[in-house]
Amino acid sequence: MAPLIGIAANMEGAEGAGAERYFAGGRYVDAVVEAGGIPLILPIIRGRAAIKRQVQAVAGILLIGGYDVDPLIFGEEPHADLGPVFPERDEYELAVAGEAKGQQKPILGICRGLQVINIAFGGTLYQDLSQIPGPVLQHRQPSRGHVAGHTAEVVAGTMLERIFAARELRTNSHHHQAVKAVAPDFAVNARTRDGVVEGIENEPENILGVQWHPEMMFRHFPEMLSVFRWLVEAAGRKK
Ligand SMILES: [Mn+2]
Repeated sequence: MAPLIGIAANMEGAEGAGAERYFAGGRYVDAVVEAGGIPLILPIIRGRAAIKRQVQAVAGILLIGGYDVDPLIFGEEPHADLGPVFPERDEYELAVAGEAKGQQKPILGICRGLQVINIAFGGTLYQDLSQIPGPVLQHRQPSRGHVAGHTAEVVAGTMLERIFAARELRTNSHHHQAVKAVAPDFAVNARTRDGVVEGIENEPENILGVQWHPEMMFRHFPEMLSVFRWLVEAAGRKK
């Protein structure tokens, strides 16, 4: 039976525009379906017991892109170039990540999702790429979403290398934040040539994060569906 994949919802809500909305981009949903999973969008709720029940209801978790993570969570004041933050979503996703790991359910994090994973398990972020010493490549591409931009060099021997059967990936790039300190028990599995972390993993716990957006790419580059297949297969192995 196709495994249920919980997609932790994104959140928006402008002042004066009424209540906040909880949603997921259609391309994440499409990618999970295409990979053989059944997606369920998980709305942002409060309370650890309730979140535990949400995670119990699914076999795997997808953490998707969105706005910046509140830097106060990892002990920093807001940098001048920090974007809008939604602390309710941060709190929710950190709880979801902790529950999923506790319930031994696989997690795939995309873009912000990778960053949430890194923070949830003890790492930190650069709030803006300008904080990285030295020159950096273009990570916020003006090209269309699916267009392959920079090259991510895949680290030998990683789960990511086996997933793609490749040592180099041309990926799109839509981020201005990046991993600073990597969470303990996690390994970097891909970097661009400027040293920016483009992927992390904890193979024994079935947790994978990619900094790019494979859901925007897979219609043009079918190999990009591989990370979703990994999630669905890992979820299917659990029960
Ligand atoms: Mn990038």
